[in-house]
Amino acid sequence: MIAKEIVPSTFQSKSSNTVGSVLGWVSIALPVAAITWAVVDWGSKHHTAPSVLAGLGLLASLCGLMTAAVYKSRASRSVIGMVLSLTALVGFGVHYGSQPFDDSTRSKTFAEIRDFEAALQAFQTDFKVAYIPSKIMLCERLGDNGGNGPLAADSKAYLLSLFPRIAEKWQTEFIDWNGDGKPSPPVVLEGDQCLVFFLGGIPLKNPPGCFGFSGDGKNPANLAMTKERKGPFFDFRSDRLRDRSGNGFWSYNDPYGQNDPAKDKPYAYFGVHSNGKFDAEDCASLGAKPYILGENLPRFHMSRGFQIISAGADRTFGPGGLWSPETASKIAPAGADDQTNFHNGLMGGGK
Ligand SMILES: [Ca+2]
Ligand SMILES: [Ca+2]
Repeated sequence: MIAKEIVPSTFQSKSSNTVGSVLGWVSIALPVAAITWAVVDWGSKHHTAPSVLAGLGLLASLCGLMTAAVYKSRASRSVIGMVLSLTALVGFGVHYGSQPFDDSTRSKTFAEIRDFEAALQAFQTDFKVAYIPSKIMLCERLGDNGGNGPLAADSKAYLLSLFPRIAEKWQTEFIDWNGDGKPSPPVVLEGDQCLVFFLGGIPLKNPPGCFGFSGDGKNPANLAMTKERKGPFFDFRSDRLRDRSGNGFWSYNDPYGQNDPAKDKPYAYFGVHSNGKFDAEDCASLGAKPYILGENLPRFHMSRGFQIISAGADRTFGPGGLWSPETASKIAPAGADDQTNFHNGLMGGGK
């Protein structure tokens, strides 16, 4: 820095020195105020007002430096102010970048969960069924079903309750549940896939989409007959449909996805089975579990007979199990930002 002592007195001016000094102090005070403000209000994502303050601090430091250069006066305060302002702005930027989701994403997720609730209700009304299961075996040829075990039997009975007229074609030909135009091996859909299959209908590829179920009562997978289709009951966005297990059926990523198949999570869905009970393993390969009210009383949190769970901004599902609004703050960290259809805030107690 230019020491005051070595500057010829002819270049000195009292007023310019005062201006430079004031600018120097202002350039320090503004970023200090900005950082203090941001620390007090650290939960805020944007730090808009503190960023403006720090920006003004940067401006003041630049003016201070120019004043010092022109009048060959001291610039040390302006330099300190510049360093502080830049540090504050970089800090705010990093904080902003580390929290890519804001309240609007959270609100959007809650809104979608409510839309799912309405869609599930509309499906039940339209098909005159009392529940939508979260695990189903889809056999394109009825002979593949075998009828062995409760899942095979329940799946056959449920599909026939939706489509009572398919039996003949199902038996003699095939019902193209996955929409690929040819008979395919049986698949078992988990909860997240059931949610999209029942509400979306036959999956479409290129681009990803959902056809609904055909108006052809004998063949709900008849893509050529588009009249009197049932569904889709939910407006699935193509860019969030994902075939996570490679079986040709979609899951639906929540709005927190960042186009990263390894980390993005679809909505988990738990619905009752024919016995009126949940199965905690219905989203096993997704890593999601439903929530229950009591250990000895294995009652699940019920809202119209199903649970929809978003893994939240961290894209990791909470542990499921015992939960109540009173114990929300004790949930494992992964579950704190999860969103569900049976609690109006985050599962960790936040809004
Ligand atoms: Ca097929
Ligand atoms: Ca989470």
